[in-house]
Amino acid sequence: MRTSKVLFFVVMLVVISMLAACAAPAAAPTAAPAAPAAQQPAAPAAGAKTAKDLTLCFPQLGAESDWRTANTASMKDTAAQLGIKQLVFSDAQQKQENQISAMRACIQQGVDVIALPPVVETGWDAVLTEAKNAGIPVIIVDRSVSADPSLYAAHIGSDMVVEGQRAAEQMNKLLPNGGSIVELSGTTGSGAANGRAKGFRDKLNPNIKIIDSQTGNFTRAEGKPVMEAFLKKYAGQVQGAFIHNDDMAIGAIEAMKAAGLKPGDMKVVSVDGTRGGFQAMVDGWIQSDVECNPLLGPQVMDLAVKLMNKEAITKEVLTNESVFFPDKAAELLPTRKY
Ligand code: GYE
Repeated sequence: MRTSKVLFFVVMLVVISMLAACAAPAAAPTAAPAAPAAQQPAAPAAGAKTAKDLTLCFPQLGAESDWRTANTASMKDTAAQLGIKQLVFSDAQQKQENQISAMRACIQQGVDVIALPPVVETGWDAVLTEAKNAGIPVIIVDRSVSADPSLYAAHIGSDMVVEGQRAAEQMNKLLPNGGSIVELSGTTGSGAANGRAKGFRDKLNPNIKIIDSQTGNFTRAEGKPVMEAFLKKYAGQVQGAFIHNDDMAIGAIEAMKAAGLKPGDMKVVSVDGTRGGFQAMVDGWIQSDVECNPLLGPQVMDLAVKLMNKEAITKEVLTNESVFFPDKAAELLPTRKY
């Protein structure tokens, strides 16, 4: 009797476990369809808007440099290639008030998205709030703003602090025994000038002293007199210059030539990597050029379309950049796009 009872339980156990095993695969098909569905590419939902529906406002900050010219061209070319509905372009001539009134006109017009390259970092809260209240997302392009990130949708551009750090690392190598240097800074109060100045000071060796710093407003025209004044004031005392962009460097080089300096007498580290900067490296005047990429059109428009469709986006998109040197300058010059 006992043996048969034990046998009965064993048989029951086997039957139960077999039933459970049969049930398991039965459950699988119900779960299965979920997997392929989750892997589907994020195809635009039916009725989603495309670039052809986009009216994009771009209150460009000015035309102060070759970088800026390339940035404007990238936005206009991308808009044309994608066939966007309208690019509302304006040139603020480096004046914040002009950018703000251009933005207000765009809000009034009811554009889909605003892409703002802010000339300076502060003073944007009011107009960003107006755009937000009107339901118009703002992409901050290129330079940064100090406004609360809740007031804008995203930022696409370079890490200016990293650029300054890269410049300092090069200056440290160029002046291994230390020395006195000058700084030609970009537009006062701009995210580009603030970030580059900060990053440079973060990494500069303590035996290198910045004996003077003046703005040249990112232009050739203003870079030249600033260097002229430095050369007069500190004749024979300056071993290097950190110059915040290639246009000011090109202006400064004219002043250096006029003062009788030879290429390399003053070690120059510049920023941007424009064709003009590359030519100055070929000619021996610039020892190192930190890259800053202006070709932001495709990324900005891609993001603008996503914002129009209320898709999830990345808030901070940083540009991938490096440093250029004279040894490869001649070879790379013909390949440069700006
Ligand atoms: O380096 C300079 C331009 O904001 C990154 O502005 C930009 C800077 C660039 O005028 O050439």
